[in-house]
Amino acid sequence: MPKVTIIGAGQTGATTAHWLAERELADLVLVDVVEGMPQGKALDLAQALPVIGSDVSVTGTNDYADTAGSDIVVVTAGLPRKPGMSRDDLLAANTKIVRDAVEACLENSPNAIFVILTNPLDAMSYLAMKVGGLPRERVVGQAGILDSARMRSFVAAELNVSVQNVHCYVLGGHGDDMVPLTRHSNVAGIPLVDMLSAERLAAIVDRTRKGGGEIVGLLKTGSAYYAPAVALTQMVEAILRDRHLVIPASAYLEGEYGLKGIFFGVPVRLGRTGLEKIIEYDLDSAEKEALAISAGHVRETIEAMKI
Ligand code: TXD
Repeated sequence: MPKVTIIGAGQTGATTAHWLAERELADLVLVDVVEGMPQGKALDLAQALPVIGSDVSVTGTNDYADTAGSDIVVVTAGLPRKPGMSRDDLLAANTKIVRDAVEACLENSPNAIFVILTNPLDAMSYLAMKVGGLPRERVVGQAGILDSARMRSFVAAELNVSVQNVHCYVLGGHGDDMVPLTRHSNVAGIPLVDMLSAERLAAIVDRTRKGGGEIVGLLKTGSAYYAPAVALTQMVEAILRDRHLVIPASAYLEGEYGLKGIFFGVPVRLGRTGLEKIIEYDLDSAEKEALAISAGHVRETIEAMKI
């Protein structure tokens, strides 16, 4: 059985463990700084598995030694947003947490592939790659599946069609200037722009961009976790099962889309070695301009870390 470690056993970490355990993909280790909490959640989850018939082991721990030999490390440790905060407001606090976690994981699992969730997402993915001295193939950040799924859910509700028929692609940084690609999005093959009025489409794009903040505002404490966790699960599954799955995710760019030296949301192909390929879409000038604005913002956040 492959081994997956999840750093941070809070809302997203524990929910990811739940989805992963249900799919019987790997033995799981949940790590947190809070004593007893990861152990308690792991025990509870392990006791759910006889009911659903899943034979994976689930371990909760405060000790990185238990993570040894992990194939994949998922990093969810860190503070979430409070109402009114931007993701960038989390930079200072989460930089130290993610740095420490990546170093400790690599000491125990030198060959692990890292899937990052902690915000600000693109900066934390960059940090993980630099701190770990890792090749770009081994670090991907989760944002695009979630942002695209938000858009898909809004479109499906608006048009009264199955979510399975709706394909949306949201690229760019994981901030409010993310770039929903309406021209590439479609419903059962019909371009979205032919299905919705410009006004309705603009409203959906706007709600997608602010989708994380909408949930933070409603919850009052904490941020979204079901959809982020299932997005992480899809990435972990794509890697472990060597699916060669194309999804939007944050990857380190070396000239693709005319950008270099930043993590940024682009279509990637994931397989057993991690990032296999970055897919380049043909973009028009408005799309390129929107991506450039978002990239400028991500670059500023990365530079603010001073690493
Ligand atoms: O799409 C995305 N990228 C995101 C990102 C979607 C959802 C959440 N996103 C970000 O993930 C969010 O803004 C936060 O930065 C992280 C974690 O969010 P979550 O909702 O899981 O936060 P919780 O419930 O507060 O859990 C965080 C846990 C908590 O149990 C802390 O005790 C733990 O992290 N923590 C640590 N664990 C291990 N090691 C250290 N140092 C540590 N510090 C805190």
